Amino acid sequence: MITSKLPRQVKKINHKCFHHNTYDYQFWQKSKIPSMHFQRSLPNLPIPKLNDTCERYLKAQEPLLSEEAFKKTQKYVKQFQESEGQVLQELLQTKNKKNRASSYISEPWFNMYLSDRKPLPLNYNPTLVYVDDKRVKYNTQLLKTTNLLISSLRFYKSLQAGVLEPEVYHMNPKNSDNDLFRSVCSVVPKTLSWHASYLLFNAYPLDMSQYNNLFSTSRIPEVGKDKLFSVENVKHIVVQYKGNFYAVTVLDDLFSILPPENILGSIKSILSDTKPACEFPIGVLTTLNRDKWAKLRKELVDLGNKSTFDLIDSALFNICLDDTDCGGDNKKLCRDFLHSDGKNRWFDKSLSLIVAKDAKAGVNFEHSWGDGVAVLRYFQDIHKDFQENPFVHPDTKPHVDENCVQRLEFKLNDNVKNAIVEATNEYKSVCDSLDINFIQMDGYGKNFCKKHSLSPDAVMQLGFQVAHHKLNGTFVGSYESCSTAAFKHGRTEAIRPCTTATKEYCLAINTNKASNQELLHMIKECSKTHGQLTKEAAMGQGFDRHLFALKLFANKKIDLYEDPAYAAMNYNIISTSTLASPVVGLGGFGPVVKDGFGIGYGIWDDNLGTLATSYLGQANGRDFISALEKSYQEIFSILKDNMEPN
Ligand code: BUJ
Repeated sequence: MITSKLPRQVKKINHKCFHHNTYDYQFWQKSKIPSMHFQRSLPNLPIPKLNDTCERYLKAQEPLLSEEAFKKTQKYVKQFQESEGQVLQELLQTKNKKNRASSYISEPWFNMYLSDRKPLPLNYNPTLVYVDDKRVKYNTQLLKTTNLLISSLRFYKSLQAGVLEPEVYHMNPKNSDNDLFRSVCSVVPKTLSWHASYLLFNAYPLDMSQYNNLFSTSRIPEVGKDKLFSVENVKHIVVQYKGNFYAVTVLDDLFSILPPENILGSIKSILSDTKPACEFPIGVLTTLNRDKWAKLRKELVDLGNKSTFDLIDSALFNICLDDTDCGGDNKKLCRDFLHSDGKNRWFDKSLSLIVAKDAKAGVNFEHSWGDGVAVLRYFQDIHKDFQENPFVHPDTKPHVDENCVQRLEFKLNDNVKNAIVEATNEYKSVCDSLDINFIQMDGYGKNFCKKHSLSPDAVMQLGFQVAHHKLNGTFVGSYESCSTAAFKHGRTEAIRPCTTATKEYCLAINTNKASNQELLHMIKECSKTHGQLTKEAAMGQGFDRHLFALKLFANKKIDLYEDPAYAAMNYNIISTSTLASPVVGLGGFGPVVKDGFGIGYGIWDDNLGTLATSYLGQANGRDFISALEKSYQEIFSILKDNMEPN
C-alpha cells in the first residue's frame, strides 16, 4: 500500500542484495580523466570580428531578399559596421574581458529562454525517443523503467564522483579515442589539459558545465522571468502515474543506489496502485503561459503546497509512467512523447524520462538549462548501460519497502481546479492543431552521400530548401542548430542553410533549366558552402549570436535591427535540428513560428529520416513531406546518373 504521508528519511533499507554497494553497481563509468578535467583550460567563445559578422550576415541575407531590399540592407550594414556596431562591439568586448570564466552568450541566452512567456510544450521542450529494444523479455513497462532508472542513477553518481568520461570530439577517433590519450591527458595539469588534447591528439574536449543541470533542476515559473532552481544531495526522484505524483527514494543515507530489487519494488508498487487517475492533474499547469502558471503556482504555495513543490523541484529527475499504448503508430508515439495531454507531465523539470505502457521509452526536456549535446550523452549512455548491463530481469524478485514511496497530494481550491480544467482544454486545442508528418529514405544515408563526396547534412538541408521552394516558390528564414560546446559555456550557433548556392539549385531543379551535369555541380557547391558555414558556426564564427549579443547593448534604435530583413531572417519558417545517434529512433520539437515547420532529422548509415511538425491551416506538413521525398529522389537520381562513386 502506498501512503501519502510526508516523506521521511529512509533509515533502514533492506540491504540484502549482495552487490549493491560494489563499485560496479554504483557507477556507470570509471574514467581515468576526471569529468571536469578540461573545464578550466577550455577556450573562450570568441567574439567574431565586426567586419566578419557583417560580411556573413549579408551573405545570408542575399538569397532571401529582392535586389532592392538587399541594397537597403547593405546600406544599413555598412552604417552599422562604420559606426554603431563599433561602439557596441567595444562594450561587448569590455564586458567579456571581465567574464573569462563563462562566455559572452551564456547569460543572454539564459535570459532569452527564461524571459519568454510562451508555454514550454510545443514552443521549447523537445523529445527524443529510443529505438525499439529487440530483447522481448525486457520489454515491459516495469523492467524498462527500472533498468533505465538504475542506469540513470549510475550515470548521475559517476558524474557526481567526477568519473564520468569527459565529452571529447575526436577529429580522428582511431588516433585519439584510446588509452594513450587518456593516460597522457589525465596527467597533464588542468590548466593545460585542453591544449594537450588539441595539440597532441587533434581532439576537442567539450564544455561539461551543463551536465550538472541534468539532475535535480527545475524551471520555476515567476512573473516576468522564470528562474532555474538546482539543489545538491537529494535522494529521491518523482514518478508520475495517471496524473498522480509519487516521491520515490532511490539513494540511501550514504547516497548509494538502493538495491535493484528495492527499486523494482517501488516502481511495481506505483504501477499497481489502485488509486484512480487524478481528477485534477496539476501537471497540466506546466503547459500554460508562464505568467499565468506563475500566479497559479503562488496561489498553490499559499494553499500549503510548498513542501510538495519542493519535492518535485528538487527531485533528481522525473519519470512519467504513461498509460498509453501507441500500438506501433509512430505519429501517436511522437505526440505522446512531445506533448501528450499534459496530465502526466511536469514540463518544468530539466529532464523527464517517459516510459509508456508498451515499454516505448524516451525523454522530454526543458531547454533553458542546456542543449542537445548534454541530453544526448545521457540518453546514449543509459541506453548502452541498459543494453550491456540490465540490473533487473524477468525473474528478479521485487522487494517493496513502504518507506521508499510516498504519494504526493496537492491541496486545491476551486479557482485552481477550474484553472486545471481550462488548461486541459486549452492545451488540447493547441495539440490538436499540431500536425506531424515524417519520411524515411531507406537505402540512402551517410554511406551513400560520402561515396559521392557530399556532406549528408548538407544534402538533408538542401532537401528542405527545395521542398519549400517547390511548394511556395520562395526562400525563407531557415535555421540549423549547431553546438558551440567546444568553448567554455558555449551554447549554440545558427547555421543559415538557405544560401546563394541552394537558391541556385532550387531555381534550376524546379524550372528544369539545367542539365544533370550542371545540377550535380550545383549540389557539390551547396555541400561545400554548407560545410564552410558549419565549420564557422562550430568554431564560434557564426553571426547570429554575435548580432544578438550586440543588440543588447544598444540604447537607441539601430537601422540594421529595425530592418524588416533582420526580423524576417529571425522568423524561422524552417527550423531544423539533428542529433546523430543510432539509438535515437524518433525525435522532434514544435514549429518556432506559427506558420513554420519544426524539423527534426536523423542521418544513419543507410537511411535518412525527417519528422516535421506544423500547425494545421498554417503550414501544410503533408505536402511539405511529399515535396521533400521528391526533392531527395531528384538529388539521389542526379548523383546516381552522373557520377561513378569514388
Ligand atoms: O538552436 C538552439 O539553440 C537549440 C535548438 C532549438 N530548436 C529546436 C528550435 C532548433 N534545440 C535543439 O536543437 C535540440 C533539439 C533536439 C531534438 C532533435 C531532434 C532530432 C531528431 C532525430 C530523429 C528524427 C527521425 C525521424 C524519422 C522519421
